[in-house]
Amino acid sequence: MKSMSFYLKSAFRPLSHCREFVVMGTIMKCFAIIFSLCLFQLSILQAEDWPQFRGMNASGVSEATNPVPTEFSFEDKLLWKVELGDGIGSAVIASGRVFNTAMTGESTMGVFCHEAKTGKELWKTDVATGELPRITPPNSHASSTPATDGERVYVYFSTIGIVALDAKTGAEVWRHELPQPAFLMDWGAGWSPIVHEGKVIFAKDDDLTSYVLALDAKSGEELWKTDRPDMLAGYAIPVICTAGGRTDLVVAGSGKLKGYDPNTGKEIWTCNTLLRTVMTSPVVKDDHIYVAVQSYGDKSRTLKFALLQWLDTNQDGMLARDEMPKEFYKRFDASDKNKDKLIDEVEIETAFQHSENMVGGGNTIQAVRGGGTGDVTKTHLVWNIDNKSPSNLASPLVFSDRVHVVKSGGISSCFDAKSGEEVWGLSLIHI
Ligand SMILES: [Ca+2]
Ligand SMILES: [Ca+2]
Repeated sequence: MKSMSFYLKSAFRPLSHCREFVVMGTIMKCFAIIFSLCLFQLSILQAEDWPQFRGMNASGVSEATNPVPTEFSFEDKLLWKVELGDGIGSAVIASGRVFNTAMTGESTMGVFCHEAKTGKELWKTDVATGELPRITPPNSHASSTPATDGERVYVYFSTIGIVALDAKTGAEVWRHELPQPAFLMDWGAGWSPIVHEGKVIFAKDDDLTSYVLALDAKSGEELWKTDRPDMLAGYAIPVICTAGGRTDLVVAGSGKLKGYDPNTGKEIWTCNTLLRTVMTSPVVKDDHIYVAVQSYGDKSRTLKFALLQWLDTNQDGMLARDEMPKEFYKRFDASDKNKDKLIDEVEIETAFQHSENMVGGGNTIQAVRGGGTGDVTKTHLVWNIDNKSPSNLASPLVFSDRVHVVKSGGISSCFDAKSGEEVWGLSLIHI
């Protein structure tokens, strides 16, 4: 289980699972402060790079061929440690250099480069963030994991957009400004860019203006941008899937797993089998895409109560227009079906959703075959497991034809990747 440490560190899911997130966040902040390589033996430092969130193609699996550690200890396995600051992004590695982000001041994000072997700081660049938006603890403003192609390091920050730094010097090469995200419940940003064939690709689903875009990695110039108007806030990282001789960019979001042409941004297919709020990332193995999601909107975790808890200032059980952030007035009006200037307990069940993408919550673990065209819901869903999975799922791990899922606290399940059959049910990982 060589990749499990990455898997656990990368299981970032903001807010709705506060208690679990505190546990995971504690682990991750610990790793952000005491940098993550500290637990690894020297052998991994010569292995393949770890260039983005959850490593190569967000798989959570190391491609290292050298032996990697299977025992972890802060007492006798610690190689080096450095203090960074508040942050929950993961480290990335390229050419023996380790890149991290952390808040280094009230309105300053630091991007760090350390030598992987020694922990020596090679450079540190502070980026001014300006005034910061409200976010829900324990999310951090430094929530994004950088991506790198070895030449540059690409970092997203919610008040700026995407900034590219020279990997050798830390000098800013370009920045591509983006509007700040909007959230109904102040969840805060948690998206990370990827690099694919000379493009920096970034998917951002918030509650107002969701999109996926591609920038030229050298110049920061926008190559394409595709709106995702039927999405609500979600945190999946884009993944690449090659199937049937075609390579697609796959993005998970509200109710839908979608495939795009990575060269043009054109939507190629949609599989309408997901849930309302997607906080995890898909994983690709061969030509299959695996997704594990738990979402608000089921019977025990209705969105109604979450919205009311967050927004119903006068506690009358309904949402009034002036209880909304202003940017949501238009969505509010669309949700107020009887035009009485209130969203009542019936209207709230579907409030703020896109009229053509009303989708509920629950639990699902599923496999979707890539390579399709158009609506593949009935043709490419290979297997789908409802309501049998551990709650508060992290992103899955697919290894040796098995799909592993885990929730914080170490409750794990394992399924056969081809059939979806359970290999083992809810079990506690002893770590
Ligand atoms: Ca109210
Ligand atoms: Ca109404």
